[in-house]
Amino acid sequence: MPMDDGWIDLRSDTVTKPTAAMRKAMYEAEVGDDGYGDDPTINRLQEHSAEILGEDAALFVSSGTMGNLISLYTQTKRGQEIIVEERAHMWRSEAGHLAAVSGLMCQRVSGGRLGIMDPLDIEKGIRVAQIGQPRTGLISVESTNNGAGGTVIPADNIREVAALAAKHRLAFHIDGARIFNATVALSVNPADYVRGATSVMFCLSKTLCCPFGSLILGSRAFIEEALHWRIMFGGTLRQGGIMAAAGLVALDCMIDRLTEDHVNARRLADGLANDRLAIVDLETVQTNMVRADFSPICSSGSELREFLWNKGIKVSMTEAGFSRLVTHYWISSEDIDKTLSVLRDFASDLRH
Ligand code: TLP
Repeated sequence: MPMDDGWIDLRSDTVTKPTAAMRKAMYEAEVGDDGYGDDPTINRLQEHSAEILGEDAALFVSSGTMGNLISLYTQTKRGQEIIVEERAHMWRSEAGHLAAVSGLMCQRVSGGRLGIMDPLDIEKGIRVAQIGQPRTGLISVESTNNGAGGTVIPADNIREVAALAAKHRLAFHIDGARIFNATVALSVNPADYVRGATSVMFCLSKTLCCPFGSLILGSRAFIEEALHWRIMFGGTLRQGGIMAAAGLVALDCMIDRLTEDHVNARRLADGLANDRLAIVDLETVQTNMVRADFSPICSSGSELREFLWNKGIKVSMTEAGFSRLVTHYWISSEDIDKTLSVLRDFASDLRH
């Protein structure tokens, strides 16, 4: 579906605006004071999310960052170390809450080109009993792995990491900002996929098109504790049912269609590679992202970026010509073809 403002916006799936069905549901939402547990729409969203992911309970929070923060704060102690993949969003972005708020250090494990950590490497990194050394408190896996290009962490790998965490009595968090892109790409049941994690976070406000919100999920005891910290972090939602209503529409209507975004990302990646418009590692194009190096057709990333913006195509780009292009509900296959054609024009101007 083309964006209502006419732009082709490939910067992220966070740019997605709510659909007409979401806006209608938001307008009509039944609300109450969530501080008293009285918002029926939030309660329904939490229950339905927990059902889909096979968890005991869920908590609605404002963002992925808040979801990760509360999940980690609830399950770790200050001075502990957590193990993450080397490009983990929590480590690269999120304004350093791991250190600033939870007092955590990160041990980063390479997941290679596809961003999949080998459980043997994780196990080598676990520190529990040596005098004077920090202790590992938690392992986190990000699926899809944003920094690796939206790659999917295989279900077997998740199972192995869960077993490892259980063996060492560690918490196991899944940063599933785009968990449904992973489960749709793998054709697996989301509840089977996350089994063994002690906490899961997923976002409504990215690939699922909602204007707001993420959920954290886990055991009832974990969610009760997380609720306490959500209050402390100023995250009580009051009549947030207006936002939760969009989430319920998303869970019902926006998951299965993610395949379309994956097909569009593949169409874009193949077009870029076949026409030698960019260097793309095609094996990493597994969901709705394409990491493209445009240096073969441009010596200045800002020049190409400006050219695209002037043609109605929003992208982010480094000066060296590197870009992450993200497909989503508001990007059609025609938008992909237009983007490729504009890039071909840019490249042919350059070649003549
Ligand atoms: N990702 C965003 C931001 O970097 C702005 C993006 O455009 O990809 N985990 C993962 C894996 C994420 O990709 C993100 C955001 C978050 C957590 C944080 O979510 P928000 O932005 O809702 O706090």
